[in-house]
Amino acid sequence: MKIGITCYPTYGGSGVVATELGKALALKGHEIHFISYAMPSRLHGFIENIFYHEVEMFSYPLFDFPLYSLLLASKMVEVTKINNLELIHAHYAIPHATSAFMAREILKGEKKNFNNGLKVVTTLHGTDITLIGLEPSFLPTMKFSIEQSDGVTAVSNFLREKTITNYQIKKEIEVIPNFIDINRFRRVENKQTQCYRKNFAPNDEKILIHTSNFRPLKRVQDVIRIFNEVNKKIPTKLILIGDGPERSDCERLVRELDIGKDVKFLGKQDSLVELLSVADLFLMPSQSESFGLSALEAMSCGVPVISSSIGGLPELNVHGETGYIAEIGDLERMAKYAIELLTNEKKYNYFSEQARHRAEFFKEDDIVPLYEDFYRKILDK
Ligand code: GMT
Repeated sequence: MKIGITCYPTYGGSGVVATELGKALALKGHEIHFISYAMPSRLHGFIENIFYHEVEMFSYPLFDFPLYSLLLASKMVEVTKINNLELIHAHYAIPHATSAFMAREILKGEKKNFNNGLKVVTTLHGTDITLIGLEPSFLPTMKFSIEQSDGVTAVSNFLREKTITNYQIKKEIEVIPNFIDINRFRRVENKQTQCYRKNFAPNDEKILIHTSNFRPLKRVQDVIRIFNEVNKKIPTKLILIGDGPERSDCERLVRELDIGKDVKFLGKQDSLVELLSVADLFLMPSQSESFGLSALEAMSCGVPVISSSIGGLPELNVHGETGYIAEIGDLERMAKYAIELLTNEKKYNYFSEQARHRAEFFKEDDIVPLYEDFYRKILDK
């Protein structure tokens, strides 16, 4: 198949899923064209069957605001015509599904009807739906773009239900969960991990870890407060990976609590597997999480997860097996669970094995074919 993929290229779950999907499809012989305003962060170097098309921004004195949606639609039309694309897979409804809809309609008017018409598949990742809570004026456009897509997928049952019930979307939505390359994301022991361990936990302290984009909904300050409680009982260190709007407040909180010597802010990092491999527990106290890809990455490396019970997290993190879940903001309980796991080796080893085992349910080799089947179904319509 010849597929166009549009996603947000920055660090973030939806872009990671889109990029890893494109790479896996390319390996299977499909021709993949990424269309975005920047190279997706996990797409490095030359990969056979993968092409990247940059949407060039255009400024003109009359246009006070960037016209990305229109430029993206035009780029989608151009790439479809030149490469004979059959389908555009838009990750995120706003504005990607809207631009893809526009591209499809523009192409309908062309003399040469491309492959029986370009099809549009939209994957909802959650934050596109959450956005409507923040900015309700997007609602009509979001609803229209989803309903006009030829096929729609959501990354969890929770998100599917929420989309249908909260926004009265009249469209079949298929659930295709996030996935993980379990061969790459596995616990490793090498010079790099030895060096990390020595640096982060010189006295063999336990290591808690959190990775996110530090947006308010990630509640990174809760991560720090949970850590602070655990650290009072057992010697522990906290590694925070990622960057974003809450980082400065988090650094301030660490200073206020006077735990600077035990907390490391590493910013954005590439060697995630090695970092997760030295961790003992992953903390995800989010306020909203449609799936929780970073928790899946940790679990695949055998790291049990303490998370909130929100959104799609209970579909991933099995309470009492792969980790624990608690109400949003119940920091006392989350700290108690962490202490329980870190002080009971037998239990910890069981949870670590179960975390890895659960991650295997979401292995790339099983989930990517679900997308391929979905594309075929849409193309045969
Ligand atoms: O979590 C983020 O802030 C990034 C966000 C995104 O839109 O890129 O991630 C969303 O999509 C991921 C991939 O499907 C999911 O695993 C995340 O749970 C989801 N984030 C939220 O729902 C907050």
